[in-house]
This record gives sequence, C-alpha cells and structure tokens, in this order.
Amino acid sequence: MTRILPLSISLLALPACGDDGDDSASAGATDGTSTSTSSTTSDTPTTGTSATSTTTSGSDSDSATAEPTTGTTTTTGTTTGTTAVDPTTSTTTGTTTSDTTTADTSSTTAPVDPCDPDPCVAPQHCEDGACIDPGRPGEGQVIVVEMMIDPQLTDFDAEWFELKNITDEYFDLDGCVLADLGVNDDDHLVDAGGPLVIAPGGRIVMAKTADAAQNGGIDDVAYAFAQQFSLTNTGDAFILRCDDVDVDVVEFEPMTWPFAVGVGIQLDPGQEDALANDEPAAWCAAAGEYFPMHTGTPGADNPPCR
Ligand SMILES: [Ca+2]
Ligand SMILES: [Ca+2]
Ligand SMILES: [Ca+2]
Repeated sequence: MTRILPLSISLLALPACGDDGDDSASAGATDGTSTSTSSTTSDTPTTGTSATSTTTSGSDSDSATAEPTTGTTTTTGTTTGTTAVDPTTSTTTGTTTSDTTTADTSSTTAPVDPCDPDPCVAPQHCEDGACIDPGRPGEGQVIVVEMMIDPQLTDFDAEWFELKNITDEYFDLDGCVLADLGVNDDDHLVDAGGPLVIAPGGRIVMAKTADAAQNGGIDDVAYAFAQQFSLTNTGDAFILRCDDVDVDVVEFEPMTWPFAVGVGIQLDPGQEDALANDEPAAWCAAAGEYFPMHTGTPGADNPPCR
C-alpha cells in the first residue's frame, strides 16, 4: 500500500507538468497564483485598451488627451475652417468663372466678318468668306440706254446699242439672250466664250460687229451679236433676257420715237429705269457725232436730253 501512494502522487504530479504547456484555464482555475497572474496580465491589456478607449471617447469633448484624435478631427475642422479659405477660393473661382464667361461672351458677341477685309478681287464679290463670280442680272437691273437703229452705214454692220448696269453689283451677261420682233424673230444667245461682265454703274456696247472699220469707228465693243439680232427700222423690240427673266424690254417705232437715219436715240440720264425707258418721251435724238453722219455716245455717258 505504501508503494501505491508514490505512484498516485507521481500520477498526480504528471498532469501538473502537462498543465504548464496546456491551457491555463482549467489549471488556472485550480492554481490561484497562476490564475491571478495570467488574468491580471491578460486583463490589463484588454481593460487598458477599453479603459483608454473609454477615456478617449469620454475625453473627446473634455480632455486634451483625446485632442490628438480630436485634433485630427479638429484638423478636419481646421480644414473645414480652411474651407473658410475655400469659399475664398470658390469666390475667386466664381469670379474667375464669371470673368471667363464675360470674356467668352464678349468673344462670342464680337462678330467676325470673313469678308472684312474683302479677300476677293472684282468682279468677284465676297459671300461668307468665299469669292463668288458675278451672277446674271434680274429684272430692271441692266437696261438699254442708247441705240443706233438706222445707221447711214449698212445695218448689217453699224447697228449697236448701249447697256447700263444701274445697280451696285457686278453681273455676267454671258448666257443671256437678245431677242427682238424682227422679221426673223430669232433669239440670239450671248456666247462671249467667258464671262461678259458689266460693272456696277458701268455701261457696255454690243454691236453687229466689233470691227471698228465696219461699225462706224467704235473700238470698245464688248460683244458682237452679228445677224441673229437686229434693230428693225420700221419698228421692233429690244429684249435682254437672262435666265428666262426679261431684264429689260423696249418697243419702238419710227413715228413717235426720235431716231432717224444716222441719228441715234439716247435715254435721258434722269430716266434710267426699266419702266421709264418704255416711253419715247424719256428718250431724245443724240446730238454729237461719233462718226461722220452718225450721232451718239457709244460707251460714254449720255448727256441730259434738255
Ligand atoms: Ca436697223
Ligand atoms: Ca424697258
Ligand atoms: Ca451713251
């Protein structure tokens, strides 16, 4: 029996050795010393942490210790306080924005005229920055202002008429039609082989021929229409038609109109209008000779009739 005790004691002692490395919870409950030590040890950090956090949270509003944390928050507050600077920045930005807007508005408001300065050379004109060729005249924009209906020289060579552009823009007469009420009643398509430009306020002469030796000494004939168009001595019509628009029409006859053999008729400069020139009273017999026994001012201004 005596031997058994030591065994049980040793058996009891063995678990004690295993306890050291094993969980302290069960052993700790038995071992008062180790329990208090370990619990104190483990308690301290935990309690410390919670205590600190409690203190911190409690001190957030009161203690200066919590300020670091609160400081951070304060920093945010400061940042917010700095936000007081932000408004300034915002204000500045706002000002800048409004300035920029003002600048934009002024740049938008300022119209840019692509035709100023005018990049085009006459007879082209500027439209939205593009150089446009002259177009054909509309009704009444180009009118007939003088005619040699019955020349002393042969009618086949020496008839002519003068046109005036009474607008402030260039026109191209190439492609227009000359029509009359003559025996043949042929329309003549103006084919100048290129632009036949009449300048603003300008005048041009069209004749049967451009040969000055044949037409009565007229050198500056802009276009020769030959025999398809004529000014019939017994009465006829002069019609300038462009793009199917009668730009000007004048019907004449020898009884009431002041032309005669070798005497041209001219429109009074005060009657330069497509309707006014329909009336014989707006015309008068040309006085000065441009060629022996031929009166008129081909290519030059008409003097007043009275
Ligand atoms: Ca004639
Ligand atoms: Ca007319
Ligand atoms: Ca003239």
